[in-house]
Amino acid sequence: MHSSEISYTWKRPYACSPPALFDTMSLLPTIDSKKASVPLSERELKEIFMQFDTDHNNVLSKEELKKAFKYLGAMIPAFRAWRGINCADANGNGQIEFDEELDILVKYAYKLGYTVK
Ligand SMILES: [Ca+2]
Repeated sequence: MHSSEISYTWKRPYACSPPALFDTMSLLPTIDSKKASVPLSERELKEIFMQFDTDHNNVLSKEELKKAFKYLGAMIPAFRAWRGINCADANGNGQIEFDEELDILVKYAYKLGYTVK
């Protein structure tokens, strides 16, 4: 690294397509800075997502994911669910399976900076 400008640690360790342009654009309204609050850890996010598997089949459907993102305070839960599935659905069946795909989803959600209400 030649300068501090290019030494930031933005990484995309998993396949996430298309590029995260829309996420970057919608990052500001996602992080609600009106309340001083503590960011959720990856572990806490994972526990929240697991709670939204309401039929306990160890799979998150798009509907369940939408509810989870709504709970987390997403501005547009349907969009987040769609993006989350795009990101994390490794086998392409439109759902998020525990734990492998869920872990990718958690990393996606963690990046968005959700906080405890
Ligand atoms: Ca899947």
